Amino acid sequence: MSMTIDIITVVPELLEGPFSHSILKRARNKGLLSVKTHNLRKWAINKHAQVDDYPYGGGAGMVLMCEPLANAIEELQQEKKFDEIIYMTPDGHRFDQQTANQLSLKGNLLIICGHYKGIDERIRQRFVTMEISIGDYVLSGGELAAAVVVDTIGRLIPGVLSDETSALFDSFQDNLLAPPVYTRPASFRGDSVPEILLQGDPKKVEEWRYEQSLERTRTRRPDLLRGE
Ligand code: 6GU
Repeated sequence: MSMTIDIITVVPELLEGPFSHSILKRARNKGLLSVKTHNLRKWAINKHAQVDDYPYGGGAGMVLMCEPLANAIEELQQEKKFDEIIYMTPDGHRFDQQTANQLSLKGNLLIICGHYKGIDERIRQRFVTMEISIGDYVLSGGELAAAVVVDTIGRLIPGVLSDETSALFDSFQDNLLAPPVYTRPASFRGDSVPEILLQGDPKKVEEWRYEQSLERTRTRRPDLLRGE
C-alpha cells in the first residue's frame, strides 16, 4: 500500500522543505508516499499569470478564481481518482489524530491550499469533499497547514515508522498525553531518572508510564479525559 498526495498551491516554495527530511523523506524513499506540489499559475487564465481576482461585493483581499482551480483539479483527475479532495481553510473541520488515522488509510489525496481571502465558493461546492483547519487561528495561507497534515498522515502510513507500533504510543492515540522520557546519563546535575525506569521490569515500567500519562493528561488537558 502506498499513498499519493498532490497539492495545489500558489506558493510551492513553502512546501519544498517540510517533506524532504527525516521520517517523510524515508517514507518517500521507500516508495510508501509520493508528494507532488503543483503551481496553480500553470493553469493561469492569461499571460499575466492571473489566478486571483477581486471579491464580488467588494472588500479587502483577493479570491482564487474558479477557472484555474477547476482546470488544475480536472487535469490531475485525468491521472488518478482521488479518495478525498481536501481544501485547507480556517473554517474547516478541526484536524485531530482521529482524522489523521483515517486519512492515512486512503490511497490518493488532493489538497488545495487557499491564499489571500480563499477560493471561490463554487469550487468548494463542486469539487471539495473535505475541509480541514489545523486550529483556531488564521495563517496567511493553507500551505503550512497542509504541511502539518501531510507530516501527520505520512508518519502513520504502514511501514513508515521503523517500529510500526510506535505510533500507537503517541500522545492523543488513546486520548492521553505521552509520559515523560529520559535518556543517559542516569543523573544530570543531581537530577535522577525515576528509579523504576532503571530497574528493567517491563510490566512495572508500563504501569508507571500509564500513571504518568494519566497524571499529565489530568493536569494539562483535562478536556481529553472528558472526551471533549
Ligand atoms: Cl487550513 N488555513 C489558513 N489560512 N489558516 C488556518 C488553517 C488553514 N488552519 C488554521 N488556520
